[in-house]
Amino acid sequence: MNRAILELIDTVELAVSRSTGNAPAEVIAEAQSRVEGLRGRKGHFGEILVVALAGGTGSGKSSFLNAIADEDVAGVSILRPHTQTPLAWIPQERSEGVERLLDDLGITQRVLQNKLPNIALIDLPDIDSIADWHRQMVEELLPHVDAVLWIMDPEKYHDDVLHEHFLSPLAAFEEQFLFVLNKIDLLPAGDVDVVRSDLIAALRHDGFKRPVLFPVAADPPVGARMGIEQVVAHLAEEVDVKRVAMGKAINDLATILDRLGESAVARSGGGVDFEERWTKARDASAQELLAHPGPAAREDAISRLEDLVTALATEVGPTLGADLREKFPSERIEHAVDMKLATDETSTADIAARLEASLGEPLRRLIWRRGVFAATLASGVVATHQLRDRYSPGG
Ligand SMILES: Nc1nc2c(ncn2[C@@H]2O[C@H](COP(=O)(O)OP(=O)(O)O)[C@@H](O)[C@H]2O)c(=O)[nH]1
Ligand SMILES: [Mg+2]
Repeated sequence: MNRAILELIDTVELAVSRSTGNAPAEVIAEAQSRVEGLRGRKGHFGEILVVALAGGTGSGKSSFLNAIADEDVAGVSILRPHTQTPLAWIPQERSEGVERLLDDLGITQRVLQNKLPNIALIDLPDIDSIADWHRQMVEELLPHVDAVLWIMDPEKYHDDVLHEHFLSPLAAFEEQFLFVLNKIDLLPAGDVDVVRSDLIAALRHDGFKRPVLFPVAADPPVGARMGIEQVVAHLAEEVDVKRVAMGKAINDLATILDRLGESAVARSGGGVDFEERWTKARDASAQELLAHPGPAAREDAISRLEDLVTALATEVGPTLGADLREKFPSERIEHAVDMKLATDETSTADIAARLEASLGEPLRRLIWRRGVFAATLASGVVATHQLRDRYSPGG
Protein backbone atom coordinates (compact mmCIF):
# COMPACT_ATOMS: atom_id res chain seq x y z
CA MET A 1 0.00 0.00 0.00
CA ASN A 2 2.69 2.30 1.12
CA ARG A 3 4.48 1.35 -2.03
CA ALA A 4 1.43 1.96 -4.22
CA ILE A 5 1.15 5.55 -3.05
CA LEU A 6 4.87 6.18 -3.37
CA GLU A 7 4.75 4.72 -6.86
CA LEU A 8 1.84 6.97 -7.69
CA ILE A 9 3.85 9.96 -6.51
CA ASP A 10 6.72 8.79 -8.73
CA THR A 11 4.37 8.50 -11.70
CA VAL A 12 2.88 11.93 -11.09
CA GLU A 13 6.37 13.37 -10.76
CA LEU A 14 7.30 11.75 -14.05
CA ALA A 15 4.16 13.13 -15.69
CA VAL A 16 5.07 16.56 -14.37
CA SER A 17 8.58 16.35 -15.78
CA ARG A 18 7.27 15.05 -19.10
CA SER A 19 4.74 17.84 -19.29
CA THR A 20 7.51 20.27 -20.25
CA GLY A 21 6.59 21.56 -23.68
CA ASN A 22 3.17 19.97 -23.37
CA ALA A 23 1.59 22.23 -20.78
CA PRO A 24 2.05 25.90 -19.84
CA ALA A 25 5.03 26.60 -17.60
CA GLU A 26 2.93 28.04 -14.75
CA VAL A 27 0.73 24.94 -14.61
CA ILE A 28 3.84 22.77 -14.49
CA ALA A 29 5.40 24.87 -11.71
CA GLU A 30 2.23 24.62 -9.65
CA ALA A 31 2.07 20.84 -10.16
CA GLN A 32 5.73 20.54 -9.23
CA SER A 33 5.32 22.32 -5.92
CA ARG A 34 2.24 20.26 -5.05
CA VAL A 35 4.08 17.00 -5.66
CA GLU A 36 7.01 18.21 -3.58
CA GLY A 37 4.60 19.05 -0.78
CA LEU A 38 3.28 15.49 -0.81
CA ARG A 39 6.79 14.06 -0.89
CA GLY A 40 7.66 16.06 2.18
CA ARG A 41 4.70 14.72 4.07
CA LYS A 42 5.71 13.28 7.42
CA GLY A 43 4.81 9.86 8.64
CA HIS A 44 4.34 6.43 7.20
CA PHE A 45 2.81 6.64 3.73
CA GLY A 46 0.21 3.94 4.01
CA GLU A 47 -3.08 3.03 5.58
CA ILE A 48 -1.65 1.59 8.79
CA LEU A 49 -0.86 3.91 11.68
CA VAL A 50 2.71 3.23 12.75
CA VAL A 51 3.55 4.19 16.32
CA ALA A 52 6.97 3.86 17.95
CA LEU A 53 7.13 3.36 21.71
CA ALA A 54 9.93 5.34 23.26
CA GLY A 55 11.09 6.26 26.74
CA GLY A 56 13.67 5.48 29.35
CA THR A 57 14.51 1.94 30.35
CA GLY A 58 11.99 0.55 32.80
CA SER A 59 9.35 3.17 32.02
CA GLY A 60 7.17 0.37 30.72
CA LYS A 61 7.41 0.30 26.92
CA SER A 62 7.26 -3.46 26.75
CA SER A 63 4.53 -3.63 29.38
CA PHE A 64 2.53 -1.06 27.45
CA LEU A 65 2.81 -3.06 24.24
CA ASN A 66 1.68 -6.18 26.11
CA ALA A 67 -1.24 -4.23 27.56
CA ILE A 68 -2.39 -3.02 24.16
CA ALA A 69 -1.94 -6.48 22.68
CA ASP A 70 -3.56 -8.03 25.75
CA GLU A 71 -0.98 -10.78 25.68
CA ASP A 72 2.73 -11.21 26.29
CA VAL A 73 4.41 -10.03 23.15
CA ALA A 74 7.46 -8.27 24.48
CA GLY A 75 9.72 -9.32 27.29
CA VAL A 76 9.14 -7.31 30.43
CA SER A 77 12.16 -6.79 32.65
CA ILE A 78 12.42 -6.44 36.37
CA LEU A 79 16.19 -6.15 36.33
CA ARG A 80 17.45 -3.20 34.39
CA PRO A 81 18.88 -2.52 31.94
CA HIS A 82 17.22 -5.15 29.89
CA THR A 83 18.89 -5.29 26.55
CA GLN A 84 16.74 -6.44 23.73
CA THR A 85 16.31 -6.01 20.04
CA PRO A 86 13.45 -3.86 18.83
CA LEU A 87 10.21 -5.63 18.21
CA ALA A 88 7.29 -4.71 16.02
CA TRP A 89 3.70 -5.74 16.56
CA ILE A 90 2.01 -5.39 13.21
CA PRO A 91 -1.29 -6.23 11.54
CA GLN A 92 -1.39 -9.50 9.70
CA GLU A 93 -3.26 -8.01 6.76
CA ARG A 94 -2.07 -5.29 4.37
CA SER A 95 1.22 -4.98 6.16
CA GLU A 96 3.54 -4.91 3.09
CA GLY A 97 4.21 -1.21 3.53
CA VAL A 98 4.98 -1.59 7.22
CA GLU A 99 7.21 -4.61 6.57
CA ARG A 100 9.20 -2.59 4.09
CA LEU A 101 9.55 0.19 6.62
CA LEU A 102 10.79 -2.29 9.23
CA ASP A 103 13.27 -3.69 6.70
CA ASP A 104 14.58 -0.16 6.19
CA LEU A 105 14.86 0.35 9.93
CA GLY A 106 16.54 -3.01 10.42
CA ILE A 107 13.82 -4.32 12.73
CA THR A 108 13.63 -8.04 12.21
CA GLN A 109 11.53 -9.21 15.16
CA ARG A 110 7.91 -9.02 14.12
CA VAL A 111 4.77 -10.28 15.74
CA LEU A 112 1.72 -10.46 13.48
CA GLN A 113 -1.54 -9.52 15.12
CA ASN A 114 -5.26 -9.52 14.39
CA LYS A 115 -6.33 -7.33 17.26
CA LEU A 116 -5.92 -3.81 15.82
CA PRO A 117 -5.91 -4.17 12.03
CA ASN A 118 -4.87 -0.56 11.38
CA ILE A 119 -2.21 -0.07 14.01
CA ALA A 120 1.43 -1.14 14.21
CA LEU A 121 3.48 -0.61 17.36
CA ILE A 122 7.25 -0.68 17.54
CA ASP A 123 8.87 -1.41 20.88
CA LEU A 124 12.23 0.32 20.62
CA PRO A 125 15.31 -1.15 22.23
CA ASP A 126 16.21 -0.36 25.81
CA ILE A 127 19.22 1.77 26.30
CA ASP A 128 21.06 2.05 29.62
CA SER A 129 20.24 5.63 30.36
CA ILE A 130 18.25 8.45 28.87
CA ALA A 131 21.47 10.34 28.15
CA ASP A 132 22.45 7.62 25.71
CA TRP A 133 19.14 7.77 24.05
CA HIS A 134 20.29 9.55 20.96
CA ARG A 135 17.93 12.27 20.03
CA GLN A 136 18.98 11.76 16.43
CA MET A 137 17.57 8.27 16.61
CA VAL A 138 14.13 9.68 17.32
CA GLU A 139 14.59 12.45 14.79
CA GLU A 140 15.56 9.92 12.17
CA LEU A 141 12.59 7.78 13.02
CA LEU A 142 10.03 10.59 12.93
CA PRO A 143 9.78 10.96 9.15
CA HIS A 144 9.04 7.23 8.84
CA VAL A 145 6.49 6.68 11.55
CA ASP A 146 3.20 8.40 12.23
CA ALA A 147 3.73 8.94 15.91
CA VAL A 148 6.13 8.47 18.75
CA LEU A 149 4.46 7.51 21.98
CA TRP A 150 6.68 8.65 24.81
CA ILE A 151 6.28 6.60 27.97
CA MET A 152 7.23 8.06 31.32
CA ASP A 153 7.54 6.85 34.84
CA PRO A 154 6.00 8.98 37.67
CA GLU A 155 9.28 8.81 39.54
CA LYS A 156 11.36 10.11 36.67
CA TYR A 157 9.19 12.37 34.60
CA HIS A 158 10.80 15.44 36.07
CA ASP A 159 14.31 14.50 34.98
CA ASP A 160 16.01 17.68 33.71
CA VAL A 161 18.11 15.82 31.18
CA LEU A 162 14.99 14.30 29.70
CA HIS A 163 13.28 17.66 29.34
CA GLU A 164 16.09 19.98 28.41
CA HIS A 165 18.23 17.78 26.25
CA PHE A 166 15.70 15.46 24.89
CA LEU A 167 12.09 16.54 24.73
CA SER A 168 12.53 20.27 24.31
CA PRO A 169 14.46 20.02 21.04
CA LEU A 170 11.79 17.62 19.75
CA ALA A 171 8.91 19.99 20.47
CA ALA A 172 9.03 21.07 16.83
CA PHE A 173 7.57 17.65 15.99
CA GLU A 174 4.73 18.10 18.44
CA GLU A 175 2.02 16.83 16.14
CA GLN A 176 3.73 13.45 16.02
CA PHE A 177 4.10 13.09 19.78
CA LEU A 178 1.89 11.34 22.30
CA PHE A 179 2.73 11.00 25.98
CA VAL A 180 1.92 8.28 28.42
CA LEU A 181 2.35 8.58 32.16
CA ASN A 182 2.67 4.96 33.20
CA LYS A 183 2.51 3.26 36.62
CA ILE A 184 -0.19 5.53 38.01
CA ASP A 185 -1.02 2.67 40.38
CA LEU A 186 2.07 3.76 42.30
CA LEU A 187 0.49 7.14 42.99
CA PRO A 188 -2.06 7.78 45.69
CA ALA A 189 -5.42 8.03 43.89
CA GLY A 190 -5.79 11.78 44.46
CA ASP A 191 -2.33 12.52 43.12
CA VAL A 192 -2.86 11.32 39.57
CA ASP A 193 -4.46 14.57 38.44
CA VAL A 194 -1.82 16.65 40.21
CA VAL A 195 1.05 14.73 38.63
CA ARG A 196 -0.70 14.82 35.30
CA SER A 197 -1.07 18.63 35.42
CA ASP A 198 2.49 18.97 36.60
CA LEU A 199 3.79 16.89 33.71
CA ILE A 200 1.67 18.82 31.21
CA ALA A 201 3.11 22.07 32.58
CA ALA A 202 6.64 20.67 32.20
CA LEU A 203 5.91 19.64 28.61
CA ARG A 204 4.48 23.10 27.86
CA HIS A 205 7.66 24.52 29.26
CA ASP A 206 9.58 22.25 26.86
CA GLY A 207 7.69 23.85 24.00
CA PHE A 208 4.83 21.42 23.42
CA LYS A 209 1.81 23.69 23.03
CA ARG A 210 -0.90 21.08 23.41
CA PRO A 211 0.67 17.92 24.78
CA VAL A 212 -1.58 14.86 24.56
CA LEU A 213 -1.05 12.84 27.73
CA PHE A 214 -2.61 9.60 28.92
CA PRO A 215 -2.25 8.39 32.51
CA VAL A 216 -2.11 4.59 32.50
CA ALA A 217 -1.08 1.59 34.50
CA ALA A 218 0.15 -0.90 31.92
CA ASP A 219 1.26 -3.61 34.28
CA PRO A 220 0.20 -2.99 37.88
CA PRO A 221 1.31 -5.78 40.25
CA VAL A 222 -2.14 -5.70 41.82
CA GLY A 223 -5.46 -4.81 40.31
CA ALA A 224 -6.49 -4.20 36.72
CA ARG A 225 -4.73 -2.17 34.07
CA MET A 226 -5.82 1.44 33.81
CA GLY A 227 -6.19 3.90 30.94
CA ILE A 228 -5.30 1.51 28.14
CA GLU A 229 -8.70 1.71 26.38
CA GLN A 230 -8.40 5.50 26.20
CA VAL A 231 -5.09 5.21 24.38
CA VAL A 232 -6.52 2.61 22.01
CA ALA A 233 -9.54 4.86 21.34
CA HIS A 234 -7.22 7.78 20.61
CA LEU A 235 -5.13 5.69 18.22
CA ALA A 236 -8.32 4.57 16.47
CA GLU A 237 -9.21 8.24 15.93
CA GLU A 238 -5.74 8.86 14.57
CA VAL A 239 -6.29 6.03 12.13
CA ASP A 240 -9.38 7.85 10.84
CA VAL A 241 -7.52 11.14 10.65
CA LYS A 242 -4.79 9.41 8.72
CA ARG A 243 -7.25 7.75 6.38
CA VAL A 244 -8.72 11.16 5.59
CA ALA A 245 -5.23 12.62 5.07
CA MET A 246 -4.28 9.79 2.73
CA GLY A 247 -7.53 10.22 0.82
CA LYS A 248 -6.73 13.90 0.50
CA ALA A 249 -3.21 13.16 -0.71
CA ILE A 250 -4.61 10.89 -3.41
CA ASN A 251 -7.15 13.52 -4.40
CA ASP A 252 -4.35 16.06 -4.62
CA LEU A 253 -2.43 13.78 -6.93
CA ALA A 254 -5.54 13.25 -9.04
CA THR A 255 -6.03 17.03 -9.25
CA ILE A 256 -2.44 17.55 -10.36
CA LEU A 257 -2.89 15.01 -13.16
CA ASP A 258 -6.24 16.52 -14.07
CA ARG A 259 -4.88 20.03 -14.42
CA LEU A 260 -1.91 18.89 -16.45
CA GLY A 261 -4.16 16.86 -18.71
CA GLU A 262 -6.63 19.68 -19.11
CA SER A 263 -4.04 22.28 -19.97
CA ALA A 264 -2.27 19.97 -22.37
CA VAL A 265 -5.49 18.61 -23.91
CA ALA A 266 -3.85 15.26 -23.54
CA ARG A 267 -6.72 13.37 -22.04
CA SER A 268 -7.81 11.87 -25.33
CA GLY A 269 -4.98 9.41 -24.72
CA GLY A 270 -2.32 10.96 -26.88
CA GLY A 271 -3.32 9.37 -30.16
CA VAL A 272 -3.70 11.80 -33.03
CA ASP A 273 -3.29 8.98 -35.56
CA PHE A 274 -0.11 10.59 -36.66
CA GLU A 275 1.34 7.62 -38.52
CA GLU A 276 -1.69 6.99 -40.64
CA ARG A 277 -2.28 10.63 -41.53
CA TRP A 278 1.33 11.42 -42.17
CA THR A 279 1.85 8.38 -44.40
CA LYS A 280 -1.20 9.32 -46.43
CA ALA A 281 -0.15 12.96 -46.90
CA ARG A 282 3.45 12.02 -47.64
CA ASP A 283 2.65 9.37 -50.23
CA ALA A 284 -0.04 11.40 -51.97
CA SER A 285 2.36 14.33 -52.25
CA ALA A 286 5.18 12.14 -53.51
CA GLN A 287 2.96 10.57 -56.18
CA GLU A 288 1.70 13.92 -57.39
CA LEU A 289 5.14 15.50 -57.47
CA LEU A 290 6.50 12.62 -59.56
CA ALA A 291 3.52 12.28 -61.93
CA HIS A 292 2.94 15.98 -62.69
CA PRO A 293 6.05 17.96 -61.98
CA GLY A 294 5.01 21.63 -62.05
CA PRO A 295 3.65 24.47 -59.95
CA ALA A 296 0.15 22.96 -59.51
CA ALA A 297 1.46 19.72 -57.97
CA ARG A 298 3.89 21.73 -55.85
CA GLU A 299 1.09 23.94 -54.48
CA ASP A 300 -1.07 20.90 -53.80
CA ALA A 301 1.69 19.09 -51.94
CA ILE A 302 2.54 22.13 -49.87
CA SER A 303 -1.03 22.83 -48.84
CA ARG A 304 -1.70 19.16 -48.05
CA LEU A 305 1.32 19.04 -45.74
CA GLU A 306 0.51 22.43 -44.26
CA ASP A 307 -3.05 21.34 -43.54
CA LEU A 308 -1.75 18.32 -41.68
CA VAL A 309 0.60 20.42 -39.55
CA THR A 310 -2.19 22.90 -38.78
CA ALA A 311 -4.60 20.12 -37.82
CA LEU A 312 -2.02 18.44 -35.58
CA ALA A 313 -1.17 21.76 -33.95
CA THR A 314 -4.80 22.23 -33.01
CA GLU A 315 -5.22 18.69 -31.72
CA VAL A 316 -2.14 18.44 -29.53
CA GLY A 317 -3.08 21.30 -27.24
CA PRO A 318 -2.00 24.93 -27.07
CA THR A 319 1.54 24.52 -25.71
CA LEU A 320 2.79 21.81 -28.01
CA GLY A 321 0.61 23.26 -30.79
CA ALA A 322 2.43 26.60 -30.61
CA ASP A 323 5.74 24.76 -30.62
CA LEU A 324 4.68 22.77 -33.65
CA ARG A 325 3.63 25.85 -35.60
CA GLU A 326 6.84 27.62 -34.71
CA LYS A 327 9.05 24.71 -35.73
CA PHE A 328 7.12 23.93 -38.93
CA PRO A 329 6.39 27.24 -40.63
CA SER A 330 5.29 27.37 -44.28
CA GLU A 331 8.86 28.08 -45.41
CA ARG A 332 10.08 24.84 -43.93
CA ILE A 333 7.34 22.86 -45.67
CA GLU A 334 7.96 24.66 -48.98
CA HIS A 335 11.64 23.97 -48.68
CA ALA A 336 11.00 20.28 -48.02
CA VAL A 337 8.85 20.06 -51.12
CA ASP A 338 11.23 22.09 -53.32
CA MET A 339 14.30 20.11 -52.33
CA LYS A 340 13.34 17.71 -55.11
CA LEU A 341 15.11 19.92 -57.61
CA ALA A 342 18.42 19.42 -55.95
CA THR A 343 18.35 15.64 -55.92
CA ASP A 344 18.05 12.92 -58.46
CA GLU A 345 14.80 11.16 -57.67
CA THR A 346 13.31 8.52 -59.89
CA SER A 347 10.46 7.03 -57.87
CA THR A 348 7.70 8.05 -55.44
CA ALA A 349 9.61 6.05 -52.82
CA ASP A 350 12.59 8.40 -53.30
CA ILE A 351 10.44 11.49 -52.84
CA ALA A 352 8.58 9.93 -49.91
CA ALA A 353 11.92 9.11 -48.23
CA ARG A 354 13.04 12.71 -48.61
CA LEU A 355 9.78 14.08 -47.15
CA GLU A 356 10.09 11.55 -44.40
CA ALA A 357 13.57 12.73 -43.44
CA SER A 358 12.88 16.44 -43.75
CA LEU A 359 9.38 16.58 -42.23
CA GLY A 360 8.09 13.22 -41.02
CA GLU A 361 10.83 12.42 -38.56
CA PRO A 362 11.08 15.79 -36.86
CA LEU A 363 7.27 15.95 -36.67
CA ARG A 364 7.14 12.47 -35.19
CA ARG A 365 9.68 13.44 -32.53
CA LEU A 366 7.52 16.34 -31.41
CA ILE A 367 4.30 14.33 -31.44
CA TRP A 368 6.07 11.50 -29.62
CA ARG A 369 6.84 13.84 -26.75
CA ARG A 370 3.12 14.32 -26.28
CA GLY A 371 2.44 10.61 -26.60
CA VAL A 372 4.92 9.77 -23.84
CA PHE A 373 3.47 12.47 -21.64
CA ALA A 374 -0.08 11.34 -22.28
CA ALA A 375 0.82 7.72 -21.55
CA THR A 376 2.42 8.68 -18.24
CA LEU A 377 -0.56 10.81 -17.41
CA ALA A 378 -2.91 7.94 -18.22
CA SER A 379 -1.06 5.47 -16.01
CA GLY A 380 -1.18 7.99 -13.17
CA VAL A 381 -4.92 8.43 -13.62
CA VAL A 382 -5.47 4.66 -13.53
CA ALA A 383 -3.40 4.40 -10.33
CA THR A 384 -5.30 7.21 -8.63
CA HIS A 385 -8.58 5.48 -9.41
CA GLN A 386 -7.35 2.26 -7.87
CA LEU A 387 -6.11 4.01 -4.73
CA ARG A 388 -9.25 6.10 -4.45
CA ASP A 389 -11.33 2.94 -4.26
CA ARG A 390 -9.14 1.83 -1.42
CA TYR A 391 -9.41 5.05 0.54
CA SER A 392 -13.01 5.88 -0.17
CA PRO A 393 -15.02 6.27 3.06
CA GLY A 394 -15.61 2.92 4.68
CA GLY A 395 -13.33 1.26 2.13
N1 LIG B 1 3.68 -0.73 39.32
C1 LIG B 1 3.74 -0.81 38.01
N2 LIG B 1 4.80 -1.37 37.41
C2 LIG B 1 4.85 -1.43 36.08
C3 LIG B 1 3.81 -0.89 35.28
N3 LIG B 1 4.15 -1.09 33.98
C4 LIG B 1 5.33 -1.69 33.98
N4 LIG B 1 5.77 -1.91 35.23
C5 LIG B 1 7.01 -2.57 35.62
O1 LIG B 1 8.11 -1.78 35.24
C6 LIG B 1 9.21 -2.64 34.92
C7 LIG B 1 9.78 -2.27 33.57
O2 LIG B 1 8.82 -2.52 32.58
P1 LIG B 1 9.19 -2.79 31.06
O3 LIG B 1 7.90 -2.92 30.35
O4 LIG B 1 10.15 -3.88 30.92
O5 LIG B 1 9.89 -1.41 30.70
P2 LIG B 1 10.71 -1.03 29.39
O6 LIG B 1 12.14 -1.14 29.76
O7 LIG B 1 10.34 0.39 29.11
O8 LIG B 1 10.31 -1.94 28.30
C8 LIG B 1 8.69 -4.05 35.00
O9 LIG B 1 9.04 -4.61 36.23
C9 LIG B 1 7.19 -3.88 34.91
O10 LIG B 1 6.48 -4.93 35.53
C10 LIG B 1 2.68 -0.31 35.94
O11 LIG B 1 1.72 0.17 35.33
N5 LIG B 1 2.72 -0.30 37.30
MG1 LIG C 1 11.34 -3.19 27.12
